[in-house]
Amino acid sequence: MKFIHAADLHLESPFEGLMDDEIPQKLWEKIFNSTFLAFSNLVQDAINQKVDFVLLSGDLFDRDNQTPKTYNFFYGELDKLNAADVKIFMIFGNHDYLNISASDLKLPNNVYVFGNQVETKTFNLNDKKIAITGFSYENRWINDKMIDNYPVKSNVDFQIGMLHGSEANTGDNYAPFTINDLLDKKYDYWALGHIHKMQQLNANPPIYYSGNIQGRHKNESGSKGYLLINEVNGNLNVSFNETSVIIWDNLTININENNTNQIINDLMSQIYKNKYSKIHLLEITFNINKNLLNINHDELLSKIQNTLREEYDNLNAWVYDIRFSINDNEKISNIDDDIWQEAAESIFTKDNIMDISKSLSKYDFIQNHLDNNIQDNLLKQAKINLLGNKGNIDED
Ligand SMILES: [Mn+2]
Repeated sequence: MKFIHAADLHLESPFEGLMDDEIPQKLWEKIFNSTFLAFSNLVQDAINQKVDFVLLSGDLFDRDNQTPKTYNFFYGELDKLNAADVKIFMIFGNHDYLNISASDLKLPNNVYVFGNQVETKTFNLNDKKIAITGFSYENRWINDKMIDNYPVKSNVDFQIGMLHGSEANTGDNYAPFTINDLLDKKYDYWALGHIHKMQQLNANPPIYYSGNIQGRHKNESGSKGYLLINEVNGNLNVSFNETSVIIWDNLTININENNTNQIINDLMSQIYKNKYSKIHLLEITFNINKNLLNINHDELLSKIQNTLREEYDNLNAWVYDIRFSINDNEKISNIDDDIWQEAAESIFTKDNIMDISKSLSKYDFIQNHLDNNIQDNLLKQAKINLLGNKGNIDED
């Protein structure tokens, strides 16, 4: 038995954060198409690898409503799997929660969509009886411990649980569960969705988040893909396979002089040396010393982008942001630690940040950004700007 576990395709992710005047239109189109291409890669692999079935554990779409083009793309890919006799089992998650019945979707007959109540689908594969248990989201948030409705392994040879959700200790409202809840069901594999970073929660039986198939912003950096599960003589071999066509990455450059052209040259030669085979969207950290602090962030970024505009296609790289970090052996001022601490605690509060960003937070992508360590980052950046190396004392 061989199958694929994937999740969080987030087809038609808008990449709004990148949609500004600076990025070349052709590059932006490639980025916009990346979630689709990543899924096509998965489908092609499924066919080449002759897998028996594919599990899609929720958040197949980025929103609850898709353009017809996106539906057509998705149906077309499922048709390819149908033609290759590959079954598909899918659940919907918190992003694409099902508010139309599965029968309204024009799905080929190799596809099984789980409803809003936990249910188990059984079928025979070769001489074995397989059971797959799961459910689709009905709303954006599910507080209930849906895991309590999953039955204990029935009289089958191999049972899989599909669940889009997060561990109870995260405090999120996404069908919370504990690892023990999952283990208590005695299943042979758990195909989880929702967390976009691939991770193993348990080795035996395997409990995995596959992560998403294409990173969509800087907090989804590195390779993304799916898990291929190969069962040979009762042993499960789980391997990660990349599908992402665009990689979000960081690059650190040391700079020693206040010469913008030199800085750009150093950066370009580093990018050239890295010989990226896939498009890399880079945030550059420039390590500088205090004497160079007058380098203007926006000006340097804009010069870098102008240089890359002609070269990004050859170099497979685009710089979407830069940041400065002060070398450890430099020192700028002697603000008293206690005064700093007192001020920082009263200024960098979540409430203050939310208050200032109130009118912006109605946009999902900004809200996501604000949720992702912005408080820590602002504090760090202010420390570096005000205290120089003292600001780095607490860091690892
Ligand atoms: Mn997701």
